[in-house]
Amino acid sequence: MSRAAGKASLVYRPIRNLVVAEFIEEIRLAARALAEFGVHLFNPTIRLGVTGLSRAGKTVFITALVHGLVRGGRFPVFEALATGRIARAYLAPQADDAVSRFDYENHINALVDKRSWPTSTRQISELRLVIEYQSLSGYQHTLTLDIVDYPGEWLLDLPLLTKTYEIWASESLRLSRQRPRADLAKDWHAHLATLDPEGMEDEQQALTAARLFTEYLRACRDNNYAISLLPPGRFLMPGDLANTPALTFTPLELSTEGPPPAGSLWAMMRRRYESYRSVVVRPFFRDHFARLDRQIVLVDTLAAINAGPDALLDLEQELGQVLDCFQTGRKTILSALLRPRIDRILLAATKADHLHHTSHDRLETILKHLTQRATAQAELAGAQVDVVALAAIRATREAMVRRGRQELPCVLGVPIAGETIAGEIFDGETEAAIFPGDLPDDPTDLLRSDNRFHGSVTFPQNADFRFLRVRPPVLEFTEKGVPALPHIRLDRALQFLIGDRLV
Ligand SMILES: Nc1nc2c(ncn2[C@@H]2O[C@H](COP(=O)(O)OP(=O)(O)OP(=O)(O)O)[C@@H](O)[C@H]2O)c(=O)[nH]1
Ligand SMILES: [Mg+2]
Repeated sequence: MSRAAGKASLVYRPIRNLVVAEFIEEIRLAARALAEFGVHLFNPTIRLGVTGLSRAGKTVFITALVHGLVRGGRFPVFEALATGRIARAYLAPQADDAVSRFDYENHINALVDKRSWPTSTRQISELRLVIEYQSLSGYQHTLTLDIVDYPGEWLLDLPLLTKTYEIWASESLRLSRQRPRADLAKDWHAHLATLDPEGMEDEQQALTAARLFTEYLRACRDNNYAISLLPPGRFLMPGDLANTPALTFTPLELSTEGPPPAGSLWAMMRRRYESYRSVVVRPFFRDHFARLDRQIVLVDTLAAINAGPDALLDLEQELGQVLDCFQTGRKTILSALLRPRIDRILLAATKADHLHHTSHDRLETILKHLTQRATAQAELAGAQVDVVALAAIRATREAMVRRGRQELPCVLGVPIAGETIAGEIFDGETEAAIFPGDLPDDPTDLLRSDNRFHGSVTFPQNADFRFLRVRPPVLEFTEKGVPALPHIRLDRALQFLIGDRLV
């Protein structure tokens, strides 16, 4: 399919599914896009979405990026800063009054003053940064960068917008019967077998089924099986919606296609699924997702590698779904005409500082391999996609450590107080040498069920060090004597995400 044909089909495809409520929604979306278009004409703005599943490294990434821009970090590959064209970058009041402000000051204090990682964040938050720069032709300009931090779990709810309850229920059940999830779904499946979808609706049955379903989702997440394949994402991060009917439903085993009998358990579940879509998913799409220009998706690829081939296959599917969301990102005809959809997507394998630099390119290759099909699709839809292995904050240094006759490429870091390796409990002050092992040259090695990388780290005492959490580093000084946070390839990420808008 040609590029132009791909675009046209993406714009028109959703129209077929429109119902009146969605049509009104589309008009609202288009009206806002029009208003923003006018504002951005005079005040160039990029809305950068930063997402990833929980603990992927979103907060650390944004904090390091902002610190580097505001204080002038060591970013040789970020051309505008490296060549001195950025006069200054500063924080400004954010535009959206109803969204929490990203708590930059507290996060940076934790990282720099206490050398501890920021606490987990569960909500969407935003931060506005204004960059004053000189264009390549010598004129002074301003670029406003709105950074939006949102949980990847929310993003992965977007496919629900195009699925009926019945389709979602049958897909979720099919997935839950596959290895390795089937074991975790046992209690929930047993309860479902006792329910009659066409029988009378019953709140207690709904509560128990939703609880068991949520426990199953949680078990999948805790075991590193891609939770993203299992929306609704808000079940595990309910916030204000905890215990509401909008979060008290579950897939049911249905033997017919519907419609459900009035007053039945099935009708009740279907109604609540609809509420979830209108209370949770649509507002997220309308108020946040549809307004993004650029996107970085942070992926804790190392965690999946360490969890083994099943988790990697899950991750592959999960990333395919993520990229699908971006393809259909800007759905409305008007908004698609007025503003481009997300036109750059960066997939980033985070925490690369857990590896020796000899493995950084391999980590990138692995993520590229996992996303190659999905990337080709997104590119067809007009988005530019890149992949990088990075550490927003490099918490380790490298050294060769002699072990008997062998010299091993190690990383050195200060394990967080209480971390243990082979019975040794760290005090949070002592540095340790960690041999992280090598990633294979060929990514397909990792997907084989006999992959030997999993658990193959052997130094010392056969302990697995890849998950040893180390404390954030002390600040380094740049050539200009400016204190900066060390990083790996954060500048490359910035160049891809905003470099073209600073020329
Ligand atoms: N070594 C290293 N660890 C990192 C880096 N980025 C994140 N981490 C680790 O990953 C943890 C999670 O990072 P966050 O930035 O809080 O992740 P998040 O995606 O915002 O997580 P939630 O707010 O819980 O969704 C941190 O506490 C660190 O232990 C990095 O660049 N290097
Ligand atoms: Mg966070």
